[in-house]
Amino acid sequence: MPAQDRIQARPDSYLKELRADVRAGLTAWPKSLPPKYFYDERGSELFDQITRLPEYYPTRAETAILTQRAAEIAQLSACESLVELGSGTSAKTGLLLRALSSGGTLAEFMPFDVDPAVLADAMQMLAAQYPRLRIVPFTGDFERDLGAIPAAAGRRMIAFLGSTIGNLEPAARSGLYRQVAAALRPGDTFLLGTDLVKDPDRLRRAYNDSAGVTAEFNRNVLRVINRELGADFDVEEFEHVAVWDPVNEWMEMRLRSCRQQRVTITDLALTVSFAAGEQMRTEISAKFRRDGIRAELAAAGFRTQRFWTDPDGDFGLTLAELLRSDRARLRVPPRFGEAR
Ligand code: SAH
Ligand code: AVI
Repeated sequence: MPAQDRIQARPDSYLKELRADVRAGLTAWPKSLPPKYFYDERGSELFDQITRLPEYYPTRAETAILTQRAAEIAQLSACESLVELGSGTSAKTGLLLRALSSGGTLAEFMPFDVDPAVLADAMQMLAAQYPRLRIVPFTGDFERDLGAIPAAAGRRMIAFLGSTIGNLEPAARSGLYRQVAAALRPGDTFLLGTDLVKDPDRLRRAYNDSAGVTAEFNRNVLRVINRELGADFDVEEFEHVAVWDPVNEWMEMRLRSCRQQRVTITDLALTVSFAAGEQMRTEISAKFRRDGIRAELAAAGFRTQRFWTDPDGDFGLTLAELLRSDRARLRVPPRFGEAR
């Protein structure tokens, strides 16, 4: 079977949730939309272009760390199964797959993403480059579907690269860490990429590039809503805004309405008004500090084994080991054969 045919379509829950999120977000004050809806075929392609922009340093910085540390990660994790959340093109993951394959442990790779189109592209590349690896793509939402990942027989590592964790609010981040912990067994590992706090001017440039690709990426959420929910957003009448929030230490992307306008979302039987200049939040991208990452992971039962940065100290990569399972936290005795 060709690799791309193994990709599941988006589950029905995607559309149901999109409808609920759009209704909630557009009837709230201030208006907002969740960032996961950027990613359809075009959104994933635009993100891929972003990773190559001169202003967008995170992908290059994380690649530098992985290039230097992949062998050490492979040795410390000794994993037989690797799950990658929000895997996108899995371009950087090749560095890990090569190290894990030459370490001789890895048998299975599961790229996990909300966008089936990007999974299909990734599968084409991965199947050609790693013909002996069992690749099991998973279309799903990492905030709700982690429980559906089949249990692994041997050691597992879950990787969450690119600082996509920063697109979640703090409460959602802790929820995700707890779900990651529940999908692992003690001794398994979690590899987490996080962009670090730095000069706000550099951050503003990274999120407002001179070629306007990030602006197109931002507006893509409106195109998705037009197509999926029969809405009539006049996409060009919304302007890209990127601001640094020094209190929360996150970048915020917004869309500013260029004029007073009304938008109808036919499938929701909803009409909303935008005032001239009104701003709607479409993404946060939190920036992290070393101690904060360690503490957030510890609260979910992880012990940080290693923390690396690139030579410029722009980006952090943490390898953490799960110390105790959810069952242990709930004081439930381990199942037979669970302890290692
Ligand atoms: N990991 C890659 C891609 C990062 S872009 C890298 O480091 O370059 C963020 C990716 O996460 C996209 O591919 C997007 O489709 C996916 N994504 C965003 N929200 C998601 C969610 N809730 N569940 C699953 N995947 C999600
Ligand atoms: C996927 N995520 C980590 C990117 C980020 O940097 O927050 C998405 C992005 N938004 C604007 N540029 C890139």
